[in-house]
Amino acid sequence: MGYKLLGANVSPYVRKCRAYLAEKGIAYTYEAVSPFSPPPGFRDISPLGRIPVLLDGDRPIADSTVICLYLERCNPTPALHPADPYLYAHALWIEEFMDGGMMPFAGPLVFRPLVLGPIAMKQPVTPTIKADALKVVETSIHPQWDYLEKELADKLFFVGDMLTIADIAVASGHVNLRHADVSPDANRWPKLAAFLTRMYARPSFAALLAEETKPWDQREILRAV
Ligand SMILES: N[C@@H](CCC(=O)N[C@@H](CS)C(=O)NCC(=O)O)C(=O)O
Repeated sequence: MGYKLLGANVSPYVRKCRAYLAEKGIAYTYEAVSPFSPPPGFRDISPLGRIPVLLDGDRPIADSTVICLYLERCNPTPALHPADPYLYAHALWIEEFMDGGMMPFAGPLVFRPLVLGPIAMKQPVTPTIKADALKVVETSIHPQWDYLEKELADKLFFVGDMLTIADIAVASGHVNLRHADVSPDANRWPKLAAFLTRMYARPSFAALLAEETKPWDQREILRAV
């Protein structure tokens, strides 16, 4: 029966799973599901009402972190979780830093008012809304970029010398910020900026970005506010 992923492109957690599937070379079908107007019975497979959900045949798995760990266990090569126990834990930590640390600011306080609001909720971006969102970027996300810059140091990848879930999670979360015209300045965070450029150029992310360019990419509109 194969894998089916349920979710919406706008979600960093769905994007993380799709990039993970692509990097593993795993075939899957994708079904658009909004958590705000879910199909009947959605809570039976996603008890918290959230996306993504992976169906392995008729067996549901909720939560992007759990989904990626499940995929890793079922499809061990190419490995996207390190074998070394400490590096494994560190990769999961970087993933959590993004999902539980940056996204609670980047999602509801930046992406939602600057991108989701005007496109999906008929809430235009005013100068005040934009200034409030940029304040969140400065006070909450800039220190997180400092941390990521230091963590990356002179490496190509966040953990060890291979692509891992850590890199996928960092890139996936930043796509939402990028849609809102928010990206780390290469003068201040050169390593992180170069890392994101490399990640977005990988076929996994390039394909997702191409799918998302419209309607989620608001950069031109935002520059005019
Ligand atoms: N920890 C979850 C978070 C998933 C999540 O919060 N998804 C959002 C969309 S980006 C959602 O479904 N929100 C609807 C809700 O919480 O009611 C994961 O990693 O999958």
